[in-house]
Amino acid sequence: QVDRYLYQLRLSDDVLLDVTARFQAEMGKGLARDTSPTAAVKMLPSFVRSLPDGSEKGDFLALDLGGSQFHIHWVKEFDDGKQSSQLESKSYPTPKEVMQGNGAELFDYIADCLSDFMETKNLKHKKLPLGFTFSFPCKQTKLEEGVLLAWTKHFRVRGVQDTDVVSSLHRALQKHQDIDVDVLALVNDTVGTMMTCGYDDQRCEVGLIIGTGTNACYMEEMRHIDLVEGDEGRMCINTEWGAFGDDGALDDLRTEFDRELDLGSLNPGKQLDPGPHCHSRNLLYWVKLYICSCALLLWIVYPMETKRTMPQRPVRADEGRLCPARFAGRLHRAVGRLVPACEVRFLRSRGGSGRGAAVVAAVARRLAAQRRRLHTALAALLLPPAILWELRDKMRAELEHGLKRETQAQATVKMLPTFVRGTPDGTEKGKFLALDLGGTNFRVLLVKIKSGRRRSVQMYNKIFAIPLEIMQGTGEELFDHIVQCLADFLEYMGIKGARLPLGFTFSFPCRQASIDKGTLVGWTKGFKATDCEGEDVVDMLREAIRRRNEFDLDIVAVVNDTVGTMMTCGYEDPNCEIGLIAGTGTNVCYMEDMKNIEIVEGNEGKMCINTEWGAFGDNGCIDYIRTKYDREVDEGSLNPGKQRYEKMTSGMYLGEIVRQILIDLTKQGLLFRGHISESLRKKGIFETKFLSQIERDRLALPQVRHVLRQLGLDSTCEDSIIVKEVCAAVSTRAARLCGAGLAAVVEKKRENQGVERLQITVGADGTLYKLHPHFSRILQETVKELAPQCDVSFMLSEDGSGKGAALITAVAKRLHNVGQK
Ligand code: 0WK
Ligand code: 0WK
Ligand code: BGC
Repeated sequence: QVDRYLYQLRLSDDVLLDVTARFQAEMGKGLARDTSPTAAVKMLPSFVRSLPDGSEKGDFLALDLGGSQFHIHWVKEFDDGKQSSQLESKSYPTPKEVMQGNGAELFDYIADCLSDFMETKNLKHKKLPLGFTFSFPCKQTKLEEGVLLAWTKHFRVRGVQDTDVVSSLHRALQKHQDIDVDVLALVNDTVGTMMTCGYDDQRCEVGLIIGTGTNACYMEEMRHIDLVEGDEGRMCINTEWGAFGDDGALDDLRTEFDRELDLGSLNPGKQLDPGPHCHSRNLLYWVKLYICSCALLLWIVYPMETKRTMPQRPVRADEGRLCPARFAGRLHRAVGRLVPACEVRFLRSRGGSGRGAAVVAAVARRLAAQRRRLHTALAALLLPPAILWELRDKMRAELEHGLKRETQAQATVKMLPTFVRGTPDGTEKGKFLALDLGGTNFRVLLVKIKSGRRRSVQMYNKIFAIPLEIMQGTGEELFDHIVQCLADFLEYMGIKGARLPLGFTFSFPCRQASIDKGTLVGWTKGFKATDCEGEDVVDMLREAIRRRNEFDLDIVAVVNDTVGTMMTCGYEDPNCEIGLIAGTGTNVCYMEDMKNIEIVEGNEGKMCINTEWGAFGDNGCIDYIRTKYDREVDEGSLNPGKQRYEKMTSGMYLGEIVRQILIDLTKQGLLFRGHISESLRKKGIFETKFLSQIERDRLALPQVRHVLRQLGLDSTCEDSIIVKEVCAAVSTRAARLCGAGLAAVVEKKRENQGVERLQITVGADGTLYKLHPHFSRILQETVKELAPQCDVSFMLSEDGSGKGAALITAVAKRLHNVGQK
């Protein structure tokens, strides 16, 4: 007979697993924007984003309301690296008339108790931060605020539901002139409990309460929490699982006793976990707790998309005060059976959730201080619109200086004539060789150009490495290496005998007297080969070919990579009269009216000008925006004082700027626990490609940490959030600076043409422009902002500047053949 009654309360593991799946579905509903309003399990964001890292310190007060007792704590946290804290507590009764009276009375009562506590502990003279554990479902939009959704357990206080309980507490506290506390955090008891245990065990990421009521919380990835802005990091979710089944999801398991009990409760149909306070504990209550705990653990350990790979992942949980030992044992065994791949350790919280609330307040204070200092550090990298307009105009002035005969010599932005007078007109044809030196890769290309109706360009290329010792060896070694690669390529293509015309993309500042002459003004980027500066690089190439004495070539043109890029895109879009490189280095070229180029004879037509804007600011005109980090990077570079604009905007340097900032923040104790690792000291370790990886949208923090680990940087979640912010600040500044420069160029073009609105295309290339997730978009937005009368389209150069060099060679050949040259 008795068995018949109890039988319906026994649930097999299959049923438990089924309910686990139901619960997981509920959790998914609670987290998703469109289903959360109707979800039974509310999954409330707590705005607790990080666990204690042991640097928390100071005196805190904590109120703990909602369990069987109302506690007030004085928590002293010691930054002694041992995560130790001292707790002084006092419990206060919660009379029925208070629990079922009106809101003002409840909060006045709390304030009176706090006043009594501070009196007893002689704390009234102190301004203290306070953490408030309020163990009821609250909707939060920030840590120090919480709107009560509904009362549960014994509480039925009027006039509090749908109001912010922190403001109510503030109002009550203000009635006590001699109390000065700062409510920094409102937390649910599960959150307080997780933080209390998190103080002792940093892997505690779940908080479990089984007491008067029951509930659990856990650390969830931000990208799974639709209700809160941002994808970075994690946040603790207060599941409020007490309401599981309120939508009937458990009706098939509820017994007549459950229904009976619910009908007799203060909130029939709600919180279908009867809990001890109404009637004697019943088995369904306990069984349900097993299920939810298992479901929650499954959810945490196996996010939907990774269920396939079953990593071993320890989870820590605190069970709350009232859980009888036998029950705990059953719970642990059930969890063990239902999620065998999880190694779950249950930790009983020492000192209840009060300490946790103080820890949350301490972490909140630490994070707030960290934010403030981080913003101060990054503020120097922000470029407000007014500064950008100014920079645009400064760049414009420098462009003019470079074009004018009387100022050209001193000009920092050299505005080098390229003797490229026109963009391709489709009549180009033939086979051409091209060399592409100066970017990330050195390429040798064979380009076949067809004209007329079947006009097309076919390309064969090979990438060769330029070892550092060659980049920084002698000029002879460098050009011999180039010719060696050329020989390998000609061999490989079987065209060694053919004396093909060659176009040489040489991505460094060269002063040209004609299309096939280029004197190197100065090395940039990672190159520093000796006996080259001031030399004609075409001659050096010819000499190297002569030295090798294996084949002969007709070097027809030497071009800058910006010019090659403009030509490559101009072949598709005749409106393309600007070439932009945002790669290892940065630069731009554009078609200028001959009448404005005072150092070249003639006023007819146009010529492409290689601006070499990388040197913008070498005269100090942008020093007011250079930060100490920029100066560090410049001093550590191959050419200190030179290419200042390039060192703030291009791929060769952005990673180094980030590294300098990370070192500074670590010195300030804001990162990596203040420890500057060997890796972080290593120059060049933070390559710009890592910025692009780290800044990718929706990249989960574990992946950011993975990137940092590859760099030998052991980071916390917070560290990786900060690193990501630093990367974003550095790359955004770079993109906006480039945008300001480009706006100056397109504005000049518009004025050149004397038109109200200019339509123009920019051909763009470079790994930073191509691979960084945000650089090109921010650059384009900045140009739009700073050149409102120009409709600028951007065209990505698919084939690099090698094709452009071949096209220029074809044009030069054509002009030569018709004797115009
Ligand atoms: C002790 C915690 C408190 C929580 C209580 C729950 O400090 O925040 O509300 O456990 O257990 P109960 O007192 O309801 O049995
Ligand atoms: C690809 C071009 C090459 C240029 C390079 C710049 O073909 O001429 O130098 O882009 O980008 P980087 O490789 O420096 O990122
Ligand atoms: C060079 C330019 C080149 C740019 C992009 C700069 O360092 O001075 O000539 O166009 O890098 O590669």
